[in-house]
Amino acid sequence: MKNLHRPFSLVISAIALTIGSCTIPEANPNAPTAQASASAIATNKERPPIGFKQVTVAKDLENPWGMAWLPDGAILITERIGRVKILRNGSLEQIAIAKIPKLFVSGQAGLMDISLHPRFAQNRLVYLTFSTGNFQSNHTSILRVKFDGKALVEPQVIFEVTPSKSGNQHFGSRIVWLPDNTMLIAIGDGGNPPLQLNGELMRKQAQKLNSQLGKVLRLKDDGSIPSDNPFVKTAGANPAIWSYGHRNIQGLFADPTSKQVWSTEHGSRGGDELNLIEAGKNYGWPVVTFSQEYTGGKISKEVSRLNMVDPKLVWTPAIAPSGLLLYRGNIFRDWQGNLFAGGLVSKSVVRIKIEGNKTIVQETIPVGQRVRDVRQGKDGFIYILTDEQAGQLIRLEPM
Ligand SMILES: [Ca+2]
Repeated sequence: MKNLHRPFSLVISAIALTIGSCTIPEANPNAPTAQASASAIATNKERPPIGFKQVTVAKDLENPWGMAWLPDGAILITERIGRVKILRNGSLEQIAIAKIPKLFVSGQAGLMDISLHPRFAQNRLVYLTFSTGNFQSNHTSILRVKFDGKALVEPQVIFEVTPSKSGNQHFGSRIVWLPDNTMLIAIGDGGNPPLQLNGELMRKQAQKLNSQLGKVLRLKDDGSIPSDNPFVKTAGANPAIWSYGHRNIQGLFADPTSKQVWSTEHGSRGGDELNLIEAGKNYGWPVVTFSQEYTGGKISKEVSRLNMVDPKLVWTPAIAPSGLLLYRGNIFRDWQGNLFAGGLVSKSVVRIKIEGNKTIVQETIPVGQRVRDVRQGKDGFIYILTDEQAGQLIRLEPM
């Protein structure tokens, strides 16, 4: 199989843009030809660039990770070190949180995502993902708490990823909700070489159906496993698995309108991916990948296989994607249906429009800080959370 990185045509409607190389795996039978890409330009109906500004609405957040909107418009924000803050009417306050059991804060580990139950207005339930254990043995867990209006109380660990692993890398851990009130949680492959588990490279966990590492899992709201998950009847498979072959997903979005689930996943050196996630599918890591070892050299000779799902987009050099939004608001009408992917290394948000396997738009919005999360607020604005020692919450507003 030829390993050609074919440049993809891009339609530019940006205020400021920088574009990483973008590739479609060669073996994908649906991959666009140069001709198809050209026609995508010819038929593009994008209006002129939208003017917007970046407004800082909160600052001095210490490595914030996730955020969630309360029904009254206040925002709960996690800090990786183990705090939860609330932004209400422009003022940021720390709120009390019941003790997080054996919270492991190191490297990429700590308190991570936060998500409200779809019926939060009735049950007040909040879900937090966190790393638990120590450097020798740790895993991602889900803590369910109740927000009583002032504090997060009644903690209950409802799910713990197995197997445990060593090191402080690749916890994944975004939570999103499907229309049936089950949740998807993304779990990383556990870490880079030389980290090992059971005598082989830890990254191989991503292809093992008896392991929850390198997977998207689907759970009920109490942490139990739905009986209609794709591998429930597969001998030896872990029944929580929804999709597999993932390295480290840190951007996950379930769109209630299209019913589609999108993810962004870190490659190693280069080869970051945007994927459309479907139940039971294999997304290839580390058997097929565009990324290289950090130390140089190939991870795999193959970039695509017929029984594995190709990414919709590949970023080389890496943007280190974190936070993903499919915009459905009314503030930026021309951006409706567009994806917004945060980038830690690129210090930007990438706006993407995909139709089938065609990239219609890829525009980079420079932020100048490591972007950890991107969300649509209750008010329809786009919010950007930055992963810095003094991180910020930034709102995109029309000019
Ligand atoms: Ca992949």
